[in-house]
Amino acid sequence: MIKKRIIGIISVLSFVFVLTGCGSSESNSEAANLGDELDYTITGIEPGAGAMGLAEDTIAGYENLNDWELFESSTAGMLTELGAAIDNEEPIVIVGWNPHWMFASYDLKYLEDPKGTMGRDEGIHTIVRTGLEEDFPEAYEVLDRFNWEIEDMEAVMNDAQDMEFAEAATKWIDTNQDKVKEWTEGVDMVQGKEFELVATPWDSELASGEVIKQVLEQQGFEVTVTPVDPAVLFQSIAQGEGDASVAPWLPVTHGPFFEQYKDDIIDLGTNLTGAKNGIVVPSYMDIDSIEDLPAK
Ligand code: PBE
Repeated sequence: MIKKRIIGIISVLSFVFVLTGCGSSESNSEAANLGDELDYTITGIEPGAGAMGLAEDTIAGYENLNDWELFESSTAGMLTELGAAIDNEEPIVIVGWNPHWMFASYDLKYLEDPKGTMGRDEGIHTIVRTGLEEDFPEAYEVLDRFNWEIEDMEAVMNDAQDMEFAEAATKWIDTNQDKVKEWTEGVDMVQGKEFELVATPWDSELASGEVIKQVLEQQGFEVTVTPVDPAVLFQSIAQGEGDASVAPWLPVTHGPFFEQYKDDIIDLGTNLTGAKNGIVVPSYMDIDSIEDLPAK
């Protein structure tokens, strides 16, 4: 009887051991599976994006990611991959940011970034070429006053999903005359002076670029807005080819370009606060931190 009980206890114990053993090897293999499913790859965007530099710093800065790859693509390509993964409830790790409609369209989360390699809260700045204040004081004044909220930018970006950015910007300007007045009240009109705005090719900056273009046009300027890579943007303002930009993300995202050209650029400060970059995953993924991504 006693013998039987001891054997019983032993078999219960060994059953428990088998279970726990199973448990841990299962979570190891789950992690390996997740890594395999992700191909140990972060799905990135345009190689010239500031956020891609931060993603490279992240791969280098987190030991678990040292053997991971950063896939260079385009924002449209990344969004296609994201949509496809979500349709199939598959895991995916992307370079993401706010403001962008991806967070409104999909249930996503930023992975915690204890090392801060993806930056923290970013400001979007207005920069101008040296000499602009003397040459175009009216434009300088409007640009110096220009500032708006994330919600404003998002309104233009959302409308631009169904119409041209120009039309979305006109709509925003028409419905936000109070804000536009704050930027333009008392500023002298000009006639036909040509003005070169430089932007970047992302929706957020196509939105702000088009709004400020139309506001300056209302003041009498003839404005062109040219979207380029961040590196080219800073270079063109520093060399005086472009007059101004409302597109730079600082201090981190475009920090290296700013550092390179800061002596030849005038920074008029933030026109929007609360922008952010990060490593982003669908909310159904069972991880919370960059440190939870499995090492290869
Ligand atoms: N972004 C959006 C850009 C700036 C705006 C975060 C993708 C970048 O340079 O990374």
